[in-house]
Amino acid sequence: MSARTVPLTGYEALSEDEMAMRLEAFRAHMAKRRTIRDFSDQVVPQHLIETAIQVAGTAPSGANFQPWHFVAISDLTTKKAIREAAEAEERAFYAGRASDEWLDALEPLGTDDHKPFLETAPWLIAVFAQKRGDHGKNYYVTESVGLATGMLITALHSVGLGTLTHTPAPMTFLREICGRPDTEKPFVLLVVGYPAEGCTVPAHALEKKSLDEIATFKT
Ligand code: IYR
Repeated sequence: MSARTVPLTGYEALSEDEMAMRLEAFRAHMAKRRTIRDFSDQVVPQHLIETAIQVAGTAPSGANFQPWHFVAISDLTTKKAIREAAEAEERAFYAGRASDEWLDALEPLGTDDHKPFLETAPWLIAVFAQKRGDHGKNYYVTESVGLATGMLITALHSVGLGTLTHTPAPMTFLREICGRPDTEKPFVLLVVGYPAEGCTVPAHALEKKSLDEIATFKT
């Protein structure tokens, strides 16, 4: 296929003041995002999840092959099956599969092998990474799916929905429960919903590295 281009449309130039104002507002909004583990069972309408997934689908990807698939689950029977399988893996993880160093790192989070939120939260979104597509091999799959997932989390946060990026390891059971082909690898299980009344978050989650710590400017 030879290169085929069309004019860039929809580009909106802003003044520097407007850019600074919007970025600061966006920064302040994003700084309020917390990973939560106490979910309310309050229903979230499907159309909101659909639009958020469409946002994720706008992410950049290797050769624009869009190597992702999202399985959105609200059905209680499927959520129960996922909880059961995830908790079985987590029991093995916390009872010895994880190194002491890893368990020490998790200590401040207070996590354990109980995952009631997998049943309580109104939506689970299983994100799958497609190693191959109809055209053959996909490129930069992990990077692409990571970008799409970040945008999904951002979209959900933008409307006040809480998320937990849950990664029971191994996650192969998800492929089976979700009926996905073996060319796909479970990437993350995103738990989505409203925070429960009295929801708490780990205190250290409030500490984000400063700009100096995360960036270097060579000017
Ligand atoms: N998957 C386990 C353990 C876990 C690992 C990391 I790294 C975390 O940031 C949080 C949890 C669990 O979900 O409990």
